Amino acid sequence: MTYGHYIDGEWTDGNGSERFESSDPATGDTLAEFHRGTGREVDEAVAAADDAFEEWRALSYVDRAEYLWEIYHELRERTDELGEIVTRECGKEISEGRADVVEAAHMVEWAAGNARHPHGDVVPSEIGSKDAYMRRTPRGVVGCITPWNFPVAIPFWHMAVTLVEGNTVVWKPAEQTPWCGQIIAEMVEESGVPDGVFNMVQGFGDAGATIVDDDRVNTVLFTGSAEVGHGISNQVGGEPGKTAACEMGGKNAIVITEQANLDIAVHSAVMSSFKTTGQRCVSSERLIVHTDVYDEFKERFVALAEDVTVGNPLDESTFMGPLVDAEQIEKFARYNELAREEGATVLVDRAELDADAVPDTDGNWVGPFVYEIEYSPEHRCLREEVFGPHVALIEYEGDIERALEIHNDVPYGLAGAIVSEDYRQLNYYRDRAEVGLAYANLPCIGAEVQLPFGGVKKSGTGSPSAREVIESVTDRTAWTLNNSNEIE
Ligand code: TXE
Repeated sequence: MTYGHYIDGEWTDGNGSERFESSDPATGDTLAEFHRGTGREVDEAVAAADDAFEEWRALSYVDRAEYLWEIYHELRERTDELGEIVTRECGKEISEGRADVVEAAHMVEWAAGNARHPHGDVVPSEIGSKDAYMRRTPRGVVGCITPWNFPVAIPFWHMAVTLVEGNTVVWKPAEQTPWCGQIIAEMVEESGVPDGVFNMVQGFGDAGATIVDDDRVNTVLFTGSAEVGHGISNQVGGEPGKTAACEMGGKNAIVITEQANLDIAVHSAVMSSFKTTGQRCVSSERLIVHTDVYDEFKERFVALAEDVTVGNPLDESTFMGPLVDAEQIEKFARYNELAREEGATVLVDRAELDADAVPDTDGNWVGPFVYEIEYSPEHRCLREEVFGPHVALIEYEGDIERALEIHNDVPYGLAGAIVSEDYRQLNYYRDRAEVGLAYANLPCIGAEVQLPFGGVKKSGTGSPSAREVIESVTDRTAWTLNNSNEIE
């Protein structure tokens, strides 16, 4: 069986000429085969979304939300089953696979629940007989382009609010996780959403680029690499009336000061650097540690990095699953080599695991790679995102100001954390950390949909995810109404 695209309420093979496979990163086994979408399928999907827009926007918020509640219940009832599919297709540990589905449910719940919440602001007018308020209107056809690392949560982060606000959607799942795409599309179909309101085209970057290029797509939501995201932002920025919101990873750090509780510091660093095999948007690749606690922290962190279990991600006791694909393996190896060239002292090198340390399969197995390196703004290994269990320890002397200089000296600004029991240091970090998501005395990990999710600097433009996606998919109108017969 070869799965197809979901366009205008129908399943279709499209032109059917090219196919691609989804494979299990832990075994190398083929999971399913899919038709590869091209410009033609994108064109049909956008046409369907465009046609469906007027009727969909005319429904009340509450009516639109009813479809989302159906999806919410499915996500909740099928969390275990879907979590297993996530794990089999992108390789993350099973607890993380389930968490991906739960995160999606949270977003859908937030979006559908908002349909009965106050929308916009009523504000005092300068004139007594006037009402003044802010009203939102949907932008139209929204193109959603998503990555593989949260193959259920991120699509719903993009689409749930977008749909409730009255937009229609053309979605392209990541080519590494089309099976998750198939399941989500089936779930939306089963919710009864009217034909054309939601459309899914399977495929690669060329299909994504066609969505971005289409004049009928008013808004693009993108989560993925900086390279592609900046290309989309630049392109869309030149087209009047069209907008793009892009979230693009980071080079996240944890600052561990001389006032840190080291139990918290070690736990936070291990969770943040190695869970999901370092492939979370908020994973930490830099640990900036004060000289007074450096040796003890290093010893404890290295011992755990030597010890984390790498293996079958479906096994509840596995700490780290495989990397998603050969491209990520190649990138991980390339940056490990670069760190060596830039003067790193390697502390843990489990990058290539012995055959007896991992299951006897054709999986994308790697282990932690940990090194210490003297800070230099020239080191690319300290500035560029690897997206794997690649971690630099950087020792600093002096005050929190120094730690923040190093912390902020990267082109990205997605997430960061501090471990300290000193309120002055916490306050300093809170005020100066150049990040969109910050954590104190917690692992640099996780997100809550009722908060914004996105970065500053090279990590993002606009909000494609979580609470603030509403700003990306609606236009605001400032209304003033005259409630008297007086001519103003
Ligand atoms: O991303 P891509 P990839 C980072 C991470 C990772 C790197 C590459 O560093 O190693 O990106 O990952 C679609 N026009 N992040 O290759 O290529 C593509 O088909 C329109 C961080 O997965 O950006 C997929 O659906 N769309 C990130 C999506 O974009 C295009 C999470 C992402 O693919 C396109 C994932 C184009 N020209 C990766 N080219 C995070 N935010 O944390 C590709 N796509």
